[in-house]
Amino acid sequence: MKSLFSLGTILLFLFASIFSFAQKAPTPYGALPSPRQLKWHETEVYGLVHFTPTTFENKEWGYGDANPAIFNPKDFDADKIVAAFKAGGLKGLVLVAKHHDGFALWPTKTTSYNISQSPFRNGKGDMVREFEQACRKAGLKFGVYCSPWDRNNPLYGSFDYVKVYREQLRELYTQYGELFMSWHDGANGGDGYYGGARTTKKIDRNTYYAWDTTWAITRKLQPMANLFSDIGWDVRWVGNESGFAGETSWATFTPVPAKGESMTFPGNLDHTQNPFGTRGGNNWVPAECDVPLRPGWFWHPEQKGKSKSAEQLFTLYLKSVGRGAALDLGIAPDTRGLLDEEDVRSLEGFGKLVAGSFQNNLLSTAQIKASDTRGKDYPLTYLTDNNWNTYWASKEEAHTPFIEASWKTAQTFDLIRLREYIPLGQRIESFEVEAMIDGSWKKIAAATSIGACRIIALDAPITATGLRIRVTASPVAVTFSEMGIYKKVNL
Ligand code: FUL
Ligand code: CA
Repeated sequence: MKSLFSLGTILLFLFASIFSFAQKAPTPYGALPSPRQLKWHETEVYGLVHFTPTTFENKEWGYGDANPAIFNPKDFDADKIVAAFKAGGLKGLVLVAKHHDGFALWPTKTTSYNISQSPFRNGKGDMVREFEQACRKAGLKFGVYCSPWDRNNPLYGSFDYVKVYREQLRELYTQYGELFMSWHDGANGGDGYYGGARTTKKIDRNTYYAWDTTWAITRKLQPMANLFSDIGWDVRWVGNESGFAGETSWATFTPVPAKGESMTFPGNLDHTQNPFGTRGGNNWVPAECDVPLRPGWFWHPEQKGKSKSAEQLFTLYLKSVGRGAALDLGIAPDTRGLLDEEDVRSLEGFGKLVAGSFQNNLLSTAQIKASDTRGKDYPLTYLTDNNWNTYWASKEEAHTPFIEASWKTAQTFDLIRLREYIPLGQRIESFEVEAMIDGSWKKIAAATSIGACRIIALDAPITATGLRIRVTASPVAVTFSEMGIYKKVNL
């Protein structure tokens, strides 16, 4: 009997499989995000809480000599603070567990200058725990900021202090569950109380903290914690404290040493590239835009009425999250241990603006077509399924494809949001947006980097029967995990 699997049948079968089986996924391009960074990208907006004896001294930088007795927030309620975060749409909270003044908000074994010396909860309190628990209950991620500079500790400047600092991190990393961030600021003003010495201590920022050894502890004990610092690592400082990234902001980054320095890590860096990142950079290190809601990072009575409005926050959102970065809002409790009412109002309004504006994706009622769909495993329906893990991709040779939406009746919109499928890298170099207005295509916007998110905010709403996103440059085939067209709401 003739074999069922003759050479001819096998060849036929092979051909058939090539054409009917799954299209191969695009090859990853350039530096790629780690699983912990992918989770961080989903967070988008979170808050940074400053609350220590420095609040009660009405200062921005405590000298390290405040009497712990002044730390007595009688109405402190972590649940209420976290509820305001939630209303603002913030998805995480980073608590300054120790600021430059050296006062630890948890009963640490590493220094007596901690919350147990204060009247808070009769010396039995643990504010890190209270914030952490409130976050877990409300479904927010939790992270910590433990200042390396410590103006209270007499050991500061010696290697013994570095050991203390590492031990503080170890306590924070092992007692409060999974952390999404470990935030490390770069400040060192020199002078401080230092156990009564009241002197100036200079350290060599390149070598003193031995960050590679210190951050190995983070990796071991909190593998999902994103390391933030001015020199980057998982997340880079955006280079300003005003809350916005460069109009072009690549998630990839190659640090540049400061003038006269040779090292990029650890090292003194030239921060001028931080807002923009580096196209084709060596590492995936997206930007975080940190900015206080009020003028200061700490609460000050004289700053009443200076809280950023919901609309101002929305503008910052467009210039941070809308440029592939994150927005980290400084939120500071007052001496009662609660948020100022105007802060609560701003956050609530901001939450409504973001949730309301991005609620109704006009693409979901559009007819959508594309110039170069890769195959049936990368369908256009993946653009609007609200799932970052599914994506549309272009054919291998198509580096400048377009996607076109059309509606039977004209639609009015002013926001366009695009997301690349970043597990395969930041691929697109530039794109244009065209709209069908009064029967002809008109170019309405052009931009560069996309990455995890790019929001184009038009100066004024337009009314159109079609919209086209045209990639104008990419070295490789492109991907989009989500696409949306919206109309901003007003409060
Ligand atoms: C800076 C600090 O010096 C400020 O006090 C504040 O904590 C800010 C978020 O980081 O480096
Ligand atoms: Ca999707």
